Amino acid sequence: MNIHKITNEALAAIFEEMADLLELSGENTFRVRAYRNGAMAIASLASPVADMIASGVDLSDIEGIGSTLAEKSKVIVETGHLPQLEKLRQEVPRGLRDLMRIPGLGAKKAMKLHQELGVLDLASLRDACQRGAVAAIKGFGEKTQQSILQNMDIVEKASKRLAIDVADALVTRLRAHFQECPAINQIEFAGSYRRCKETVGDLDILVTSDSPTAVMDRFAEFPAIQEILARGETKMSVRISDAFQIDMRVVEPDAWGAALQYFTGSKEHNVHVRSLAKSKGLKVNEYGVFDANDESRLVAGKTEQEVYQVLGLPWIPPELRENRREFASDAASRIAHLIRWEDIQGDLHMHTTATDGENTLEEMVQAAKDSGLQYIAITDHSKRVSVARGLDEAKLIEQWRAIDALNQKLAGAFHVFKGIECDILEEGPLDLSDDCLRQADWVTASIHFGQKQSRDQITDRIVRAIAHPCVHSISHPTGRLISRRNPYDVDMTAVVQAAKEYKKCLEINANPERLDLNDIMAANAADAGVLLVINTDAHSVSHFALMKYGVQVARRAGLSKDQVLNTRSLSAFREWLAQHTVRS
Ligand code: DGT
Ligand code: CA
Ligand code: CA
Ligand code: ZN
Repeated sequence: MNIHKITNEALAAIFEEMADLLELSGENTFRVRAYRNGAMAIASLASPVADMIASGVDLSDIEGIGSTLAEKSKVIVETGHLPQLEKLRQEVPRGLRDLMRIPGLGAKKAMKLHQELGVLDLASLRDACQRGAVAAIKGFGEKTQQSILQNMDIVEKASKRLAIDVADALVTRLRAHFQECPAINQIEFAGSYRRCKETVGDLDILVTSDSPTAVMDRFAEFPAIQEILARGETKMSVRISDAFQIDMRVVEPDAWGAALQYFTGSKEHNVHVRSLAKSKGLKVNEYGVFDANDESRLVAGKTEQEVYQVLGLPWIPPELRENRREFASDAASRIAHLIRWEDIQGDLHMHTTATDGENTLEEMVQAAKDSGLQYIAITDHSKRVSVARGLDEAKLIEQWRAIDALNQKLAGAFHVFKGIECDILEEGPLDLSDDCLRQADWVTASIHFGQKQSRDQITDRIVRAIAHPCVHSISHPTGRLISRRNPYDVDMTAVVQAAKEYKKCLEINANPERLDLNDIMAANAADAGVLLVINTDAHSVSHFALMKYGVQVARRAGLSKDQVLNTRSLSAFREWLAQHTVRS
């Protein structure tokens, strides 16, 4: 049997494309979903599907992969292509895949635009909007045309940048790939990835080596590479997937620190570093710090620490290098107290199978304990969120009884707080009765509906929720989904002020799709004296690991652990609750 060495990533991409093209051609949602689930399942497998098939594994035994997809995987691995996909590609223009990702458009409308106006891709859609042709189609109108134009930017940007967790998975694979290259002495991933930005435009790899050729040969063997864009003596750039680029530079060991500092950026941070150097009679570039009067004299460069030190600066954690306040006079103490993942003791937003979570209460508790937490709050959805089978008062109280029983068994070693993610209804009030909410240990309120309301309406809804005596916190306060949906129109200054006044928390939602509040807003809230809470919003046991991304946002915001509620020990958190909960 002939086996094609197709990567899991490429296989998953084929099924993703199948799903998109099927959806565009009006295929029923179950079939479309089977392809999407299969793509996700394959992308998260640890070993290559090609190897599994070669050794006779039946893929349909894997959760998320049905018999049809198992069969198609086999065809792809054995023949290198999938006839159904090739047929679909002839019937449906591929550019429509971008169109269906525009918020508010979807597959049906994208196809309609194609049929009525001959739109093929983002560029021709923009053109049609600007001509006013879209507004003229039945079911679209002026307003839709406007919102398409606005939302196109999101898709255009998204197609070029990777979400932080996707970049993370790629880096893990690259690290493993380079593990097997003895020619590498040091390796680091610099740029926005090292600064933990929420999306990454490209990866910037730095290495030191006695044999740059061997390193670049190894790089060239990375399976996901689609094209080598450039290769020189010590520099190489490649492209993976449609547009994502990875740059690699081999640098001298004596310049390692200087290169790392330079290529970590940000550009704005480096501009300030260079001017600071100038004022001290020094010159900084990617090769080192030099005496400005005698540029052959190297002052520092081997480590980042010494580069910063000769400039009179503490070593600045990469997350802070955005030229915001890392050069301020209080920076050293801020850096010394910067929050770390280990500081997190609890997680106060998560879901179970009672609503749209994938794991039971017991499974979530076990996983939380295993991940080293002391306490969690279970916060399933309230009834308004019917797509997630939200809980009414009776069902919620039933869940709380189960939690009481579980806490008895846990006997103080770990505590589960009885919580709820209570929907803030379109008209303003909360989704559950005060009588019910008063029995909760922890109430977080959030908006899921009416996101297109005016700034005043949305702000008013959130401020009212903050003022509600039973509410402790607001979850994902701006509602944005990175690269997919803009935040709703909300006056964050008013929200922060209300949170301060009523002593309520604002969430940093750690899900990499949300990261809401973002770094800048979290910093503003903390400056105003508002306590933050970093939650995973876990919908499965694997999501506890997402806490890392929330902590990264908090670090980029310059927060200390005192500014984050769930860094408190179980007893200290209980104390806080006692002071901030109204029981009657
Ligand atoms: P990205 O890739 O768009 O997410 O953002 P970065 O920050 O990784 O930017 P990138 O990949 O263009 O460059 C990596 C770092 O290298 C950047 O943060 C600072 C440094 N750098 C690159 N080009 C320049 C430049 O023209 N001037 C200066 N001062 N620094 C640069
Ligand atoms: Ca970069
Ligand atoms: Ca770059
Ligand atoms: Zn949630």
